[in-house]
Amino acid sequence: MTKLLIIATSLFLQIQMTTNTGTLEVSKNITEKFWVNGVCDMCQTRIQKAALSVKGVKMANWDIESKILTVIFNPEKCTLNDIKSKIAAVGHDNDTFKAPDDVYDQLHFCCKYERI
Ligand SMILES: [Cu+2]
Repeated sequence: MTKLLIIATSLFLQIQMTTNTGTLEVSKNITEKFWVNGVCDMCQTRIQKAALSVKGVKMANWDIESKILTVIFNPEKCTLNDIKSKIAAVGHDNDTFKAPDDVYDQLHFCCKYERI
């Protein structure tokens, strides 16, 4: 019984410590991957910048080869669709939203990915 109490107390202390250092905040974040159309490193910068501009997004990494964007975000602050629509708004079609034609037309010539 005493042993159990010690375990429970140390567990409680550990949780307290995590809260104080802010690590508990990190555990709220989730990782998602989705397809975003694009071609070059300019696209990569634009896509990642758009994703990171959404409140709650902690990390964004778009892979040129696979065209897969990996995002880490806090689902209490934004939704996956918030991120996807923001990326479409800067000119990049993705698996859920299409970029407006006029925004796509304004993209740098090397960024004119093939639209599906
Ligand atoms: Cu580009």
